[in-house]
Amino acid sequence: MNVYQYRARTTSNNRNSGEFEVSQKLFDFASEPIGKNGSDWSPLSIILPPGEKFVILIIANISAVPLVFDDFSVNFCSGSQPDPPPRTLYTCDFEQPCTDGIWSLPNYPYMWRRDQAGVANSIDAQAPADDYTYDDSVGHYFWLNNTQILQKGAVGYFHTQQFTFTLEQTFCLNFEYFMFGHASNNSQLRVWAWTENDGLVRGLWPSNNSGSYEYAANKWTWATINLPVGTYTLHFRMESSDYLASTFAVDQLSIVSCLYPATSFDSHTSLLTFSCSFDEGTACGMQNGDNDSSRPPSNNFTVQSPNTIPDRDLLGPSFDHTTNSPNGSFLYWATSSPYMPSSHGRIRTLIVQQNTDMYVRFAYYVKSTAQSQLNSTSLLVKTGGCYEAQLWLTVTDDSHGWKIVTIPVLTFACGETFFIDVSHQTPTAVAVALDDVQVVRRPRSLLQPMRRPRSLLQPVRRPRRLRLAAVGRRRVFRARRQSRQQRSFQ
Ligand SMILES: [Ca+2]
Ligand SMILES: [Ca+2]
Repeated sequence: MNVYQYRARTTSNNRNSGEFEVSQKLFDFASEPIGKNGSDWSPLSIILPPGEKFVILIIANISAVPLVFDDFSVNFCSGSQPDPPPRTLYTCDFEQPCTDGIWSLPNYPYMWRRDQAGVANSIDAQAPADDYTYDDSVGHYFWLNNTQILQKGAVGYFHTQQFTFTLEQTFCLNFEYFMFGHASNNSQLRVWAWTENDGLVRGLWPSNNSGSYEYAANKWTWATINLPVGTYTLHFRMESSDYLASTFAVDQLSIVSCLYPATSFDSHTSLLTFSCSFDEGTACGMQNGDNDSSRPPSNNFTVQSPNTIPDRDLLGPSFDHTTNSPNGSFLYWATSSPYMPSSHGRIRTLIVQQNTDMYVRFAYYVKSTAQSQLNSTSLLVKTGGCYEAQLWLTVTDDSHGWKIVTIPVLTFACGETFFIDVSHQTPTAVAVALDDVQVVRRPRSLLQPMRRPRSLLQPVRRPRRLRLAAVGRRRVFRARRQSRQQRSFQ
């Protein structure tokens, strides 16, 4: 017989392969035999690890003799006290607005909202009828209502205030979540850490290594995250991967000290949006080529200003796009003598957590000594990461000054790298400049909400049996609450 401690769900799983991650074996019958003579009861005490939430799992192998349990209990050990008492850094059960610490990010297609469970359930019949805190319909939770606006690849964020976690004490983020909707696993809930000083986000939950994480559906279940050392805000992001609705409610969020060892972030970083004018003299993290390209660029992009480029009078540009003056910088790519019959370059952004309502926007400038009818210079925008696609292409040898292009991204919510490729196919001089590169959200006024199919718009009325059960439950909770209040006054 073995006894295991199972931690909250942190890996891709299903019931057959283990709903919980094994954290620790607490007792091994083989190494500590008990009651082997089969003639008497053997007391067994196991000291449980403090400070975390877990499931106790007892696995008994089939044996020739019966194994009988009695008097199972979990209690404080004789003479011991919880040590040290957990320190609560932040808590929100959503019974109060928690407006001092939690906000839904504006300008995204989806917005999180705080509602009584009964109210949320009347808006979306599949939303939990009871909150987690009080297990009743008058309790509150935070949920994302996308019943009227459904977009594949759309997202909604809420974020917390900023916290600082040090090596001295480890803290864990605990929260309860409830996934519901017409089709499970068409939406994902993720938790990110966002640091203000560099604008980078880092994934906290589910684990970067878990691949396609499988969420528990249609029930309240919990998540525990060992928070790495650093100063950051917590961003909760709900994303739709299809047109079928499924979404999340969150309740009982807390940041409490825990006994895990201190950890630091891994190297996976990304951005929520990207924007660079190059006027600070840097490329804002944009890099030439690929990470592991077998065909490196023949010429690299560099940050230049009108005053530093070699052929300003012949090719230009003579003005920066951002400032519309000779002061300012942009990305610059050019061929140089001796001219090759074919030249190419590639510049890429950092990974951006794109979603449906975003676009790529930049200013470009092309000027070549090639005959304009040859159309020997092409500019191409493509993506690489969670999906690969060509988003935009233009072919020209003279753009006649700066031009602005705005390109919608495809309908995915995921981390993506954006490449801008240049190719020049004649042995001539050419200058290509890029400025004000952005991967940002579209203004709300340009969003076109997609209405749900008619069949999904019909309000779903709960069966009479469930309505009566809910009424009965409300009466029971009301009676219990009144009883508690009366006792507290005695
Ligand atoms: Ca609650
Ligand atoms: Ca500029």
